[in-house]
Amino acid sequence: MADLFTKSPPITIFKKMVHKIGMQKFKDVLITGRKYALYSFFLSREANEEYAKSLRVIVDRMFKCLSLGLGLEAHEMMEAAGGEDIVYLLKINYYPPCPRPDLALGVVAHTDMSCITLLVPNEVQGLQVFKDSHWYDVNYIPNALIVHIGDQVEILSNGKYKSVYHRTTVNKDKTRMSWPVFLEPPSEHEVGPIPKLVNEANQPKFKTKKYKDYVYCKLNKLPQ
Ligand SMILES: O=C(O)CCC(=O)C(=O)O
Repeated sequence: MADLFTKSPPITIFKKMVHKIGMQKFKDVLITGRKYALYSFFLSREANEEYAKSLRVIVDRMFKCLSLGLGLEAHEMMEAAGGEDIVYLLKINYYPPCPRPDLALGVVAHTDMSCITLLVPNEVQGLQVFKDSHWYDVNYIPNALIVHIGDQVEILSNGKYKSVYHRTTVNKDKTRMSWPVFLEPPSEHEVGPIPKLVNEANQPKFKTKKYKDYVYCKLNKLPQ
């Protein structure tokens, strides 16, 4: 299973894209001081499409693994998440140096609303995940993708897979950047526990609802 992910070259392609476009151009268009939510309109359509094409190979394999891990047919998890209509949403995070990193966070603790998130960071440490009452640093590994399980996979699996609670810290001297791609169901698509995973002994732990309604409740801190 391990070599499943090593043959695809999305990071190489992404680095080439950044090289081609130029790091300075990234910096010029980024709003210095904003730490959250800058979408990638300034990447060329061509580069975006090339990156998405490479990611798609990994995404297909990931969904297959997640399906098989639950005893489902290989195609079932992806189909339940929206199939070919799954949305690839690229966001760019820019965390400038912060004089008091002890008093600030880059991104507050949260789980992603997506099904899966595939993230490429630069080499500056910052991402942390919460497990067993502790925050753990996610070490930077060159050419590795970071994969988050998001809320929708937790729902589809009826809680068998847990969405990862994470946050980012900031650095006193260095700028950190990250490029997450959120894989989301189409907004009108209904997401709930996959029926095969639910029975008398395993009652549904989540409501079935349109993804857009899930997002509305989460963003407005309403009960789901
Ligand atoms: O910058 C990171 O490593 C994580 C960013 C993140 O959690 C987010 O954009 O939702």
